[in-house]
Amino acid sequence: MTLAINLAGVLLIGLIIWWFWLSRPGAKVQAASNETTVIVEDGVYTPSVLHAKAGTPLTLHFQRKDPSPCAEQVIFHGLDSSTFLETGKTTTVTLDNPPAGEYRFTCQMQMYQGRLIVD
Ligand SMILES: [Cu+2]
Repeated sequence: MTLAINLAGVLLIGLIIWWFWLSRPGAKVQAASNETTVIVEDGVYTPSVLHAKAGTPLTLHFQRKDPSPCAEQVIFHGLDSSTFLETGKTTTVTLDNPPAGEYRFTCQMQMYQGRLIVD
C-alpha cells in the first residue's frame, strides 16, 4: 500500500515536471495590435506574448476553455487590472491607455503566464 502511494507520488511529480517544463510550446509573439483574442487552455495563454501600441486603449478577449479553477482569473501586474473569466465564454478586458512598458499577466496562482509589451 505504502509502495503504491509512493509510486503515485513519483508519477505525479513526473507529470508536474512534464507539464510545466517540457510540454510548453514556443511562445507565440503576436504582431502589434490593440484588439486581440487570447485563448486560455491547457496551462497556456495563446498567444502568450501580446504586443500593443502605447497611447491607445487595449481590448483583449479572453476565451477560457480550461474549466480548472486555476484559469478563472487574469491579472495584469502593474496595471491594476484583474478579471474573472467564465468557462466556455469570452470575457473582454479593457486596458485604458497602458503606458509603454512590459507587463506580466497571469492567473491568480501565476501558473498561466503571459507578457504584454506596450511600445
Ligand atoms: Cu492558476
